[in-house]
Amino acid sequence: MKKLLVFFSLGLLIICSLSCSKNKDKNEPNNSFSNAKKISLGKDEKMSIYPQDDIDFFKFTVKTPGIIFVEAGNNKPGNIDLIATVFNSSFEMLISNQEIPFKTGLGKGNYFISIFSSLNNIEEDTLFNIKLNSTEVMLDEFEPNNTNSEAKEIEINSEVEINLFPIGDKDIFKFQIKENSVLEFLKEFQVGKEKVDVKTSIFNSSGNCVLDNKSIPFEIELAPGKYLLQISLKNTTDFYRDIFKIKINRINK
Ligand SMILES: [Ca+2]
Ligand SMILES: [Ca+2]
Ligand SMILES: [Ca+2]
Repeated sequence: MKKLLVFFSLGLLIICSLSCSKNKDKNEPNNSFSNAKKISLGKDEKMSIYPQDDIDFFKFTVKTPGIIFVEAGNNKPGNIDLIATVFNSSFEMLISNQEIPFKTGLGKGNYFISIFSSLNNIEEDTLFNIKLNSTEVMLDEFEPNNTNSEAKEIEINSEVEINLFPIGDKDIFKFQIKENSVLEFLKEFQVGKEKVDVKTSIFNSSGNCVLDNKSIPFEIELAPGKYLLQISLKNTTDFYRDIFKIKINRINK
């Protein structure tokens, strides 16, 4: 009888260890781009970091440009510290190793996010919630103007209203001057909005850089000709969703 009991308990143990070792994470295997699981913005998804070096890949679609909030549920164990990297559809890293929660600004398109834990001493397969929420952002009226061929024409002694959104946004303009000119570039924000550090480059019609990554405000003397003006944020992983004004004045006496 004793023997039978021992066998019975052993059997139970084996059954339990077999079923307990099964990964509860329904999205597994999702440890690479090729088996990334599709998730929808605004919907809770379940995941677990198991075994310890597990990394989970998801793919998602942004239909309208927006701020994407990446957050975990309250059911996330405290000994898991989630780190995420966001990639575009060409597998290029847009933001790397961000601690969750975080937010980023993304344009319309398909993306991947990979998630792992930097802290992890759990031996169990604990499921918790993960969610990507989005808030729509209006792009400025000059978009798309991200390449030289998309550059939009502007006048000297005028103002342009832009935002620098989504992350990595470049705003490219073309302008022409008929005589030697000293131009001043100024920027102006809506009252109460935070300051933002933009960098500005100017290229002449031969493609030579005549101004390299200067902060606004600045003054520059230019010969007659056609120019390309490129405006972006200093940090390529930042975005600025609010519209602000860039003024370009000719200040020759
Ligand atoms: Ca997992
Ligand atoms: Ca823009
Ligand atoms: Ca742009």
